[in-house]
Amino acid sequence: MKRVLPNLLLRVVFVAVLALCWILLPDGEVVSSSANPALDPDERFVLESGQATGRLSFEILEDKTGVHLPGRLFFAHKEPRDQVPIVGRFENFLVTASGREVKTVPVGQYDVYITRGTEYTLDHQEISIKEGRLTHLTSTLSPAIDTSGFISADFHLHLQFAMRDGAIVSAAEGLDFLTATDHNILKDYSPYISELGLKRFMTSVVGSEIDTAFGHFNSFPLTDDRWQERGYRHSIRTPREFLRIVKEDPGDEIVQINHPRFKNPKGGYFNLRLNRETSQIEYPFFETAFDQMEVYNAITDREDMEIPTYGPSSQVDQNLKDWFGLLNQGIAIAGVANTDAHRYPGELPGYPRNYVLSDTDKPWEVDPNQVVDALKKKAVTASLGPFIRFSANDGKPVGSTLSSEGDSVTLHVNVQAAPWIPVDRVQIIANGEVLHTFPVDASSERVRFRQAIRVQSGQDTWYLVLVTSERPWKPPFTEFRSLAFTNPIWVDYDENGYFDPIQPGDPGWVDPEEDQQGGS
Ligand SMILES: [Ca+2]
Ligand SMILES: [Ca+2]
Ligand SMILES: [Zn+2]
Ligand SMILES: [Zn+2]
Repeated sequence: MKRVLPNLLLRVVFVAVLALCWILLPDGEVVSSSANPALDPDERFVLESGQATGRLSFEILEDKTGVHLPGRLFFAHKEPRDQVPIVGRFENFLVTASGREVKTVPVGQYDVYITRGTEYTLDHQEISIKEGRLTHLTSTLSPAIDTSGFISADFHLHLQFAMRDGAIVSAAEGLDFLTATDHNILKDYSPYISELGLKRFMTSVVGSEIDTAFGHFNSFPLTDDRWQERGYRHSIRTPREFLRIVKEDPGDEIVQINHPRFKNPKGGYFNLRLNRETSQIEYPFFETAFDQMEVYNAITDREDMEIPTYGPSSQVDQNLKDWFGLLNQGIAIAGVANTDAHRYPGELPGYPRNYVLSDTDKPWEVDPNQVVDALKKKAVTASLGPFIRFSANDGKPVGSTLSSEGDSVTLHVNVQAAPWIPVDRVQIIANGEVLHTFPVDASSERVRFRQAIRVQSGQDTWYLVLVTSERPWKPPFTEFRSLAFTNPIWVDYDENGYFDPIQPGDPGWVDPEEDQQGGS
């Protein structure tokens, strides 16, 4: 014991001196190439390219608090523009958990875009890296929108690379809640979140994407690790049997329909089972007890698979139509938007993300069971860019069912977006039809749209909000268009105590087994 303390002191002093050396080096001062590639996961990729290098010391700070933020730096060459620089293991991206690092970067002139997801401002800086010299970059980001009362979550994340990196990139993109859903396995990111000092920024839950003979389904939280054997999964004959088995897992869990119209019919639950035009159920074993469905999946819902674009598309229109059709039949499945991100930086966690109603805004206090409860209540909105607050009368939140009490109902809609994200249109949907369309003027104000809308109807009606942009986001996000939507608020106008859908669900099919036995 006696020797430990002096040793520890010596180490602390040594590290402190090292740190001081970095701090005291002014801009452009010559530095020795002392970095140890074994310790830096990015440096090997830079050195392998054989280019001359310099050093970059960067910091990302939150403006008001001065806290170092997890974030991402996107590098583009000033010239030639089309040549993608390699600055580390994620090509032209550097990601940081600590918010301050020193990196080896190829010599050159760069545009650097510093971000922390769609809730924060975007910072653009021009830097010059000179051979053997140190360049400093200090970036200040500020929260651009107020999401208090909600936490952000992406409910479809594979992140098929080192789990430590999975935690870093999710934090760098500003997710509060990391939902691990890789194919048929369970991944637990919590040890990495702790080790990286990310607990104040993010919490995580263990889940999985389970592929069956009738589609892909995410579920979380999961503890039963029973899904790896394909033969077992595909021996489950019906969606009902599947739901029963998934729900054997201890506690409550969410079961989500992924990319309901996948290009491969086996991967999409609605393919061959839900009529594209009429939303009629065309499959005798169709099960409606799923909690939520992907109305937008950033990978499968691209207009053009070759040239990735994100946001509104003909596939999203079909998904909205399917979802509205189910809601009109009284099948109340929540709509969500996820990324399905497998690799980085080609696929970005958190673009889109969901906002779940929460008692706490502190990620370390978020209880996955509370997230599950909120999702079961459909108290969730989806966001590729804009953030929508939607409530009725005196603050009934998204997902609520309320009685009109013989009067009109007031819908409160508030749409916010960061300055680099456009909003062009806000629509109110009622029982699947467009009730109001509000064009929104170009602006970089925090609040783009705020209105109290009085509605009334002679029949029970569900309302939701859909927000889009025609205009692309600012560089480097020019392939993005805004897409955000809420879940419904259901209004019981005839005051019989519950919501009556306009097309009460009667799938109208005949059980084939009974039919074979000569049933009428
Ligand atoms: Ca269960
Ligand atoms: Ca009613
Ligand atoms: Zn899938
Ligand atoms: Zn997936």
